[in-house]
Amino acid sequence: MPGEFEPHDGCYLIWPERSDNWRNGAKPAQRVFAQVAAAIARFEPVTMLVSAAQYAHARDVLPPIVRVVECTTNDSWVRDCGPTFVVDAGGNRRGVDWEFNAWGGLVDGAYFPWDADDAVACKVCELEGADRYRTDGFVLEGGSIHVDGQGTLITTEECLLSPGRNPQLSRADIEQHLRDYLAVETIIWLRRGIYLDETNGHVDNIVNYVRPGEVVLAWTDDTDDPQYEISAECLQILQSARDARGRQLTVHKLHVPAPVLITEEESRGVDAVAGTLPRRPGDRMAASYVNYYTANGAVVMPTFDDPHDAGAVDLLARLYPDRAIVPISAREILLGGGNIHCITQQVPSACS
Ligand code: KQY
Repeated sequence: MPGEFEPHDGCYLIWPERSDNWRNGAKPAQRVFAQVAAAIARFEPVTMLVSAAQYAHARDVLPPIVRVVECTTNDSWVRDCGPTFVVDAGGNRRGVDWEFNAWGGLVDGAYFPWDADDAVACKVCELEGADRYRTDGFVLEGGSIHVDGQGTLITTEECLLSPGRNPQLSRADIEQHLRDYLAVETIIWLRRGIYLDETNGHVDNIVNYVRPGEVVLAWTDDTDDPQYEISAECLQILQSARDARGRQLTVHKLHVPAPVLITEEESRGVDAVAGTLPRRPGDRMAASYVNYYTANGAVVMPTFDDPHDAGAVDLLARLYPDRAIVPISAREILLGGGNIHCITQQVPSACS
């Protein structure tokens, strides 16, 4: 599996629609998804997957450069239900089609059913003309792993060892699946992801690879914030790890915004239904600048109208001197439970 910072042939997103997760009939979220798609499309080809009901509208509001393809889904998190592409030494690209169960199935998943989402990876592979490895009996989401493209994978115990995913598998079994499908050698296990992350602590909200040997870590200096202990523990694990090439990692602290709480108005805009995660006023969302997408020549990052926005933009600009930094106000994506990285899925270049 190439690192996300390696060249891409394209990127996929899914148009948001379900009103029990996205407020006001998903209209505010659609506007931000359209901004994200347009921003990435300046740097690499973008495909937006859209339901039949929303096709004409999405086609109308998205720039012509974005390819719009009709596709049935349950929601809009292509990082998690889409394929993870791998590339072999001969330049052949294939998709890993992980079994998807909405972040925990009937144990603690976000919604039911999830069958249409589970079929997305197959459909994307069809569109890309890529052969596919289906992992029936092994549940995983793309947001729960990050790789350096040189044999190292970072993940969290909170997610991969959660009871709603693969309770029949031991940690050693899970490691073997990761080695088999992704050709990684070294797995760095963080204990937990961002505080209150509803994916059981996906790594993509707390750590991201800038380049091999170098990561950003979501951080806070506020020792009273429950995030502090989690981030400090991650720092200790990352600093004592060695990657597949024997390197010690350089860790850059990327300060989180002040706690982002759901407002009364935002909560009222969601069509609450039993079986879908609630959006209660006052609940804290798992806000993190680490949840950015690395495109060809750009980093498309979330901002939160917070005093830490400027520092986050500055740090990423220093870490990515050859890429444009594109900040997008992403509260509406966060209100759905994730952020820009979670709504994107790269197609790595076959000949990288
Ligand atoms: O963050 C993500 N990868 C997805 C979160 C989805 C939550 C469902 N509401």
